[in-house]
Amino acid sequence: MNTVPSFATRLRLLREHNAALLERKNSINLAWSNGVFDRWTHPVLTAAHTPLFWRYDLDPQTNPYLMERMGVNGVFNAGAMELDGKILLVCRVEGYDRKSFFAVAESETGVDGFRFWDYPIVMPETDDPDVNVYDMRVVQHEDGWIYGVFCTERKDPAAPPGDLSSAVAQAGIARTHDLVTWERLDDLKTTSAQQRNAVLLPEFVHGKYAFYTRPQDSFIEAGKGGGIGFGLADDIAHAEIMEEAIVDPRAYHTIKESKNGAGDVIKTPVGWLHIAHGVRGCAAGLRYVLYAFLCDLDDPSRVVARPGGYLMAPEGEERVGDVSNVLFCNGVVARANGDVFIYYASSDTRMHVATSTVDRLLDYVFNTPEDGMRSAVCVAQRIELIRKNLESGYR
Ligand code: M1P
Repeated sequence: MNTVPSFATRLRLLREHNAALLERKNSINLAWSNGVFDRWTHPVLTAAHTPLFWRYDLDPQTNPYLMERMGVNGVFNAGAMELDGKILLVCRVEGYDRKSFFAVAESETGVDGFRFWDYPIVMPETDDPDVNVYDMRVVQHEDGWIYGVFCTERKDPAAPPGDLSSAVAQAGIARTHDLVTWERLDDLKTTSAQQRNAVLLPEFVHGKYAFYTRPQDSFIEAGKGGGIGFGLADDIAHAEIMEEAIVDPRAYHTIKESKNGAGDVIKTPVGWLHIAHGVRGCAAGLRYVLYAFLCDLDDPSRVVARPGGYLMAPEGEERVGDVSNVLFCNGVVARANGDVFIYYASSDTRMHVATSTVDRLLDYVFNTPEDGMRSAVCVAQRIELIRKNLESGYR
């Protein structure tokens, strides 16, 4: 008995499912709103949102079983920008072969209706070809170019025979005017062994290109790389940072004990607002959460507000995926009206959005107590809140 649906039936079902997903409206999940930001109910992009023609050979002559020839494992860690009124996400798309590439999806609303452009980005390679590229931050720079700064990963040439895991991460840099045609520039040079999570500010600082960095000793471990750094480069085509100052250090018994990294940075009237990630180890492995802090507008290496604890941690289905217990953000859009869209990935699998406003996020960074670093200080902070409420008659 043949129970397998025909090519035509399967294709119709696949198209219906894909279309329903693309047309699904999103809504704020009120159960999750905490006043700081609103989480939206559905992921904005998943592997299933990628076009069928990226995954299937749709010709019945060459693919009579309608097999998924080249599957997509995940869509995550997207850079974000607003261009001509639309929100564009430059996604990390990972194939079943573990290789990532970049692809642009656009939406009118920023919370639903994201559609991938027909072709992924063709990113030129340097003389030393990348093995894997991912986690692009996109920024419209005042020099007139749109820059993409991303992680380029290559096998460690010093790895002993039989070690097939050691890798070297550096910050790749490319520029474009339309997100279609890209010019690859030299990888960022710094004094540290490896780099990941580099973010280019949209404006010159002292006439130079200004980067947040994340120095690291090895591919996974930040090691002596003490946290999120900052440095200036004279030339973007051959960017080199001679001095890298740590602006947001890692610290014992905090959400960023193991490592941290800049995510994206938006300009506000009173400072550069960071949405970053912090990582700590626990029995379940590494736990990635998002946190916020604010840097001085004139001196972006100076932190002026440092709320304690996390801004967002994995919730519900966000907790589970290819690399579970991870939230990661490398794309934030601030619209002219003050609306902020925080694009974040969960568990290296899918993309979500949370919305807020510049005013709400500034209120959050200025009025959330800093991490007290000791239980006694943290309980004193909480007792102060309780006392204020009760003495005012609020309970
Ligand atoms: O798997 C979680 C994340 O791990 C790395 O993050 P970090 O740079 O902080 O070490 C990156 O590979 C990132 O892409 C990934 O989401």
